[in-house]
Amino acid sequence: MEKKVILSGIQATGDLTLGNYIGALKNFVKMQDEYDCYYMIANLHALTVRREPKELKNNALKILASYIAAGIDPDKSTIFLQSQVQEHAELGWVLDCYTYMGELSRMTQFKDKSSKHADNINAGLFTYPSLMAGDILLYQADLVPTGEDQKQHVELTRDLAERFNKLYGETFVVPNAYVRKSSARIMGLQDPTSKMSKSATNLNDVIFLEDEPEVILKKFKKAVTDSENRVKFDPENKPGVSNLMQIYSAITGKSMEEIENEYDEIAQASFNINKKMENKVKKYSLLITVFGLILLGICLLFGFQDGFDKMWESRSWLCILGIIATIVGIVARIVSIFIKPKASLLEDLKWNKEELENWHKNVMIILLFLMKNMISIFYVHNIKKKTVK
Ligand code: ATP
Ligand code: LTN
Repeated sequence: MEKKVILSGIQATGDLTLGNYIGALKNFVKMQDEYDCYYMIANLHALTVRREPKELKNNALKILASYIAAGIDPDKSTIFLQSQVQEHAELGWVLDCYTYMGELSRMTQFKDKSSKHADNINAGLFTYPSLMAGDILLYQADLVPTGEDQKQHVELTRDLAERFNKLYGETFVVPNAYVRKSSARIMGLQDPTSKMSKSATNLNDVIFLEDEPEVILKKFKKAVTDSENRVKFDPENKPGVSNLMQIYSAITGKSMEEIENEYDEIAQASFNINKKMENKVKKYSLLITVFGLILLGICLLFGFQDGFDKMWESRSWLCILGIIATIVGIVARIVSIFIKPKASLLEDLKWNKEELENWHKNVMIILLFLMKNMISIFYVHNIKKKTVK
């Protein structure tokens, strides 16, 4: 039996993102054993936005490298540069003449891109979908694997193929979009209501495939979520968390339910550690206060016995230590009533939970806890003062 034909492509517009990988590239690789695959580097489509010729060439080579690095095997699939097959532009023009202005002006990508590049709303941006239809119909493709944003273009391609076939007899195979629901639309990390895109201006919004592991971790840590302390898949009310879950699910293959359960367990464990930390701060702040008070009591005894002047001369260090310990203990206790000590303190110290049992480390926890909160209170206070000014 003849293999079905697949055609898809990625625009040569910059470094590939995790969205491109999950939404497109990953599926390109999976499909190559079962189908006759044509994967294109869409450099003609990239011309709809102004580019330096050198940058365009470089981007095309980078996409080629990413195709191969991701696992597209040139022995199994055909990889090619769109502009090197002149029939793309030719069929694109023919299809331009069969596409209605009304159809093109309904395209979401046209509306998005023309609002982003208001100074360059060119005809190519408008007729972009007809050229894409040409790409697909030229190879008589049965399936077009893409992310959800391209589905509307593939639907227009179907309409054009049917229109042409009706007028001139069976000419083109009518293609279907292949959009995997679970990975169809990866959103930005800073703005989870819009698509992660390689031409984004906020670099923290996007994970690039070339980013170093530490950079990737940082970007994920900075990702916008919400104030609720719960991991739940609810794209409408929790777009940030749902997007992170979708990425996690696409990479690990876990279902949303599995992820929710996993994080419920982590939340429970972290709740337990937080509770433990809270009790430790309570216990040790009391111990430090009592220790300080004992020292001060000893100073008082010496004072009554030898006179306070003499006592201060010979034992001032004892009194100072007593005063400091008492103040630290009391302040730690008061602050911990308003700001709960969290397990993240242990991460700051790079300690694990077992090390929590060590008494001197508990004292360190109290000091760090105090310092952390004092510094943040100081900053907030300063910022408030500046804003009032
Ligand atoms: P640009 O920012 O230049 O428009 P892009 O990042 O949107 O680029 P495209 O070249 O338009 O990428 O898309 C290549 C493929 O990746 C398409 O199949 C597209 O549907 C898919 N894709 C792009 N972004 C995402 C995303 N955020 N989630 C899922 N799929 C995506
Ligand atoms: N428009 C697509 C890139 C593209 C394409 C294609 C995808 C150009 N021609 C043909 C599938 C089939 C995009 O990702 N923005």
